[in-house]
Amino acid sequence: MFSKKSLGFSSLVILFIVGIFMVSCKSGDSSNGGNAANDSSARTAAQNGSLSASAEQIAAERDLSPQDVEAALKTYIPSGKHDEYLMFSSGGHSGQVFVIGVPSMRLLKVIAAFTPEPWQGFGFGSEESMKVLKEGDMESGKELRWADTHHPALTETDGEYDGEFLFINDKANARVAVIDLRDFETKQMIKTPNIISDHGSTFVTPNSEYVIQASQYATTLPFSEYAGMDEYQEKFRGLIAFHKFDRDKGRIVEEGSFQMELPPYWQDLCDAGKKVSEGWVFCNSINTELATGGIEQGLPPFEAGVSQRDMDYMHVINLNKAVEVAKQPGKTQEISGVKVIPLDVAVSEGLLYFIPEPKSPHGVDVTPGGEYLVVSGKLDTHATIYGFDLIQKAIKEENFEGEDVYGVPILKYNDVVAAQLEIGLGPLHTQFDNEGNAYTSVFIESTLAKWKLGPPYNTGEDAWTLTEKVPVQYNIGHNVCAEGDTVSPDGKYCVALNKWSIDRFSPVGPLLPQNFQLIDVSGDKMQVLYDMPIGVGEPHYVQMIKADKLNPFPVYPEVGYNPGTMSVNPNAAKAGQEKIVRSDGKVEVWMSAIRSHFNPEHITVNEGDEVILHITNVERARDATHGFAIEGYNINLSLEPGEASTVKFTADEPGVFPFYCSEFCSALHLEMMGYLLVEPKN
Ligand code: K7E
Ligand code: CUA
Repeated sequence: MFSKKSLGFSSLVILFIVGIFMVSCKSGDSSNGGNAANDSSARTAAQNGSLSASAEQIAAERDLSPQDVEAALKTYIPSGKHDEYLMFSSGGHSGQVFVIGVPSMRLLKVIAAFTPEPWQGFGFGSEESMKVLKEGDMESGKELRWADTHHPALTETDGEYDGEFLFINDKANARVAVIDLRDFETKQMIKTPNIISDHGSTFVTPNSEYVIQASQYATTLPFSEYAGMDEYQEKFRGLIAFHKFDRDKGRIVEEGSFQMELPPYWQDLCDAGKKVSEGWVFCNSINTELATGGIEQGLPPFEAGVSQRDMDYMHVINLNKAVEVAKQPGKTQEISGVKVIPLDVAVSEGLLYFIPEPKSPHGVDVTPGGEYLVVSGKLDTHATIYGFDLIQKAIKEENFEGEDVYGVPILKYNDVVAAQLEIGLGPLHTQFDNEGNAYTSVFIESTLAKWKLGPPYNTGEDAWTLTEKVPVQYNIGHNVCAEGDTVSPDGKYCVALNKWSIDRFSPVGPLLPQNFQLIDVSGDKMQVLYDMPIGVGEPHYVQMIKADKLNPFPVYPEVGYNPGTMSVNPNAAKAGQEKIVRSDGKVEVWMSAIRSHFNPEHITVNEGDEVILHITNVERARDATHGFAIEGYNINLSLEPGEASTVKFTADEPGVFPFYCSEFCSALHLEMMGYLLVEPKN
């Protein structure tokens, strides 16, 4: 037997390799899409002893430490096997959502959420996608074609991710996108009326009845009304929107949706209560100072004005009661066609309370059982932990320290704080595991801090203790742990979502990628396993879901499927019934696509004609996607197997325009083309 001390590098490598094989033999291959041929050849190599020797040589040549080798073995996924978890990451400025496998940290997909994306044919002509993009435009029709996505939210059932839908917000324009995880496509975009900025969004209630969206930078209400900065206290307001989600329809619906007026503090992040705190919603805020900036006039800049006070306010909202109040006649005001509970009604009905929270709070995270709210201050060194039972008691006893300038009752800080824990410089966001631990990102320090929650998770001396910190590179914003914000977190993995990468990757000019760092939290010590550059925008929040909870379509269930309605389009082109129908100034085409041709291949129209193409990919084979691009017309569709799509355009460019399949689908893919012939007017 090896003693721990004498365990050399080579034996460590061998042990890991042997260990990995034992694990893969034991666990079987069913969940991983196994590859028996690979396994047996690898086992043979291991038995021969050749692999360990060469592995050791490779490690030596590449200057890898035993820790490096260990990390590599923990993240490597052989070809054909699948990751255990998937992360849904906000895409930041890209306006999209990234899907990333864990532990491999491989990028699997960029889901087009708010921004036109040509590969998926999102926003390049298909009626289904153009309709969704238009929904997200300003009411005037002004097009919004970028977004700053921050917080994805998977739908939940009883507080567990169910893998059905995903929501994501756009901080830049106060929008919400709804993504259906049957085909990973965006089905709906909401330009939320009345607000133009958000941040505390998106968060869902434990059964996804509501999608929560709080405004960030206060504006007039609605924002389209003009007021000067000197009218801030009087005319500016914050707002929280509760979007009702209809799971059967897969859409946010008007019926049941409502908003609540809030003071013009900058509501920051929210979280929905769960288990014991289900039915309540908690939102941080900053700028309870009501600072209005104006550095150019010699006034204190926002930076200073917003950070003057020692305390800001956590908003405690009784959502269940608010739902009832919103139904009562006379209790709401209609603004921009939406029911809004006015601030005075929110106060008089007992829907809104404040709790002082220290020093520019950022994250608010509800523990798995819903007993505590963990708040961290950007300018504080502590995590402040509030007890939901203490909050309830204080509300019941009307034990207030006073009210703010808008009349909202403020609970006494000391009455509702359950614990405070020194974490480090600049703590932000907290996630949880299955062993009563919390993981808080510490921005200024660039660490991930692990600490023990109090009762019922840990008792006695263990409760509320900081146990470990691991350095990360650098400036960690959010962190995510496996199912770490649900009622039953998994532990195992956390990922540090670092804002800066500085020296971690090959230099690529002055704009650097962010750095996602995978951390193994299953052992006694946290271990950083892998650095993944994100060079497509700055992600904020991420959720990590067990991969087997997702059940997407391998191909669309039937030929002629319209992803916009998630049903067969009766007007879809059918194989054998392709046709071109002409009427005055209009040419309508029913076209099929199959390896390796379109039918029809010649479309002759007159300049100025309205052209409508209904194209169906009649394939049933997995991965047999065809593109449809018309050169010079800014049109590109992605037609996945079974998908039917429609594109409408005016033939305003005369001449000869090849159209072609823009996915390399087959050996004769280059031949999969046709001609659009546009005869000039004269
Ligand atoms: Cu970047 Cu949640 Cu918008 Cu913190 S947020 S980091
Ligand atoms: Cu179809 Cu290429």
